[in-house]
Amino acid sequence: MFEEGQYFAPVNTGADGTVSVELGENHPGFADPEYRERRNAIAALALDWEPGQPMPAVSYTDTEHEIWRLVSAELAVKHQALAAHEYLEGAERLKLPADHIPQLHEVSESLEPLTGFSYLPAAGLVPLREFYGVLADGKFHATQYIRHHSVPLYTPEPDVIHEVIGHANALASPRFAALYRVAGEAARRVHSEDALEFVSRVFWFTLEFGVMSEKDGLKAYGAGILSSYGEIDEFRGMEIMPLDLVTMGTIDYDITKYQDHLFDAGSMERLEDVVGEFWATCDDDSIARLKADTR
Ligand code: TIH
Ligand code: FE2
Repeated sequence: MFEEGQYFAPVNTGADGTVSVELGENHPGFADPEYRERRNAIAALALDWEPGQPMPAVSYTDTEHEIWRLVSAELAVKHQALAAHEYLEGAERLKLPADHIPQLHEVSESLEPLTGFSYLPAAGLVPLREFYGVLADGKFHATQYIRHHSVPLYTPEPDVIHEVIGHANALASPRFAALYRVAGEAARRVHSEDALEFVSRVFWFTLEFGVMSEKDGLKAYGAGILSSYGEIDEFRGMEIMPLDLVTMGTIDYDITKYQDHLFDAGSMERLEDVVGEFWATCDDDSIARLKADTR
């Protein structure tokens, strides 16, 4: 099941080395044993991987490539209308394939010369400190399995479409990449679990689900909105709140549903000034003070 603060579903490794991942009951693949087996086999590649080894490649099936094709085509149209300008610039530089799922090592090879970012394989739950910490080194943990074919417009857990279409296009922008890096530096700088939680929630409401105002309306720059052609149609109708560190850093959210309140950064500049500056300088004390001041 998904618990607050967890980014991925928990992974279990049995005594015999078999991997199983606990899927929530509301995951569209929950009652599909074939899907679960496939997902676990792909997750196992990441579990077996060790730093220094080449990234595991997945032999995707035609059905899996077809899901990528469908989602890519739907998103391409919606991004033109609803994605933030800076994200679109990243996408233009990265040029992801629309007709097949790229391997993570291929995405890394395209990203590295642009902003220095590359991917690490993730089997499932990556502890917060590890997931965020390595962003400081230009590393991004990503799952490689793909969403269930029955609900291509939205999945309640990160999949390869989210990691690559949602995040890599942003990571191809030097301005977004710099924000991801300082988020990682913040995660490494803070000691308490409380402060780390605060940093990760701010990440959630910005780089995962952030929106910003542009001349022609509200645009999404958060990877979680930009990888779901269901949620991208709905975000402008949600409760849109002004960017506020304490509110973002302390409110709860459910990763398995469309986000019902979002924060408008106003502009790229303001996102950098407020959130980038916060991550670049925060520590345990400053976070405790922020929380206390507005109580
Ligand atoms: N809901 C996103 C999608 O459908 O692409 C995936 C997720 C992002 C973050 C949490 S779940
Ligand atoms: Fe994400």
